[in-house]
Amino acid sequence: MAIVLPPLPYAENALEPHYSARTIGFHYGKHHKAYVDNLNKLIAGTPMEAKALEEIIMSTAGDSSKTGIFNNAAQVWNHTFFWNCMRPGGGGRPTGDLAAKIGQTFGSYEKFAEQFKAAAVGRFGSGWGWLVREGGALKIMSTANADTPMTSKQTPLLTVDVWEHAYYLDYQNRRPDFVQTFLDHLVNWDFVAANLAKAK
Ligand code: MN3
Repeated sequence: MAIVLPPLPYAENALEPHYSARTIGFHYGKHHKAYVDNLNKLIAGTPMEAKALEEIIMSTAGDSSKTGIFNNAAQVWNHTFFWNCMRPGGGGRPTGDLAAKIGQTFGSYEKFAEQFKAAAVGRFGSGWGWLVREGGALKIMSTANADTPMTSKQTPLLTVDVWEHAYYLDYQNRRPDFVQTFLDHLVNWDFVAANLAKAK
């Protein structure tokens, strides 16, 4: 049972002009695919070949002898989650229960957006900005490199990839502009709301 690169949930050009087909071509077609290919090479012929992706991540987290497997597996998961966090015509304000919960937790959507942007832009080097559910509460955080909240008893609700490969072709060094555009034009709030509903 090999780990498979899941299909993109939209066409490669569907997020233009905010996220180009060229960026997705490299980011999905080269970077994400390479994590899948590397992971399959690393687990070939081992008992891990029979495990689901989440099991591989959880069983290798914190094990210094399995860093390569963990990094590739977590990057496969994080990227699949990231693609689903965006949609054509997305972004702006959430609605319904999710909007209420964000308002209760952060004070307003504006304050949420400010904190999410600060966490994503403030991550030094490569990593991810996240909205997670932890112990029944919403929390904004970031992780370094391949790290993923699921190994810290946190349920991922929303992520933005802030590795340079995620935005350099479209935004060069302007990470803040990418994260602002992500919030304003790309976030798939229906996916985030579904993640929150499942976490209850
Ligand atoms: Mn990436």
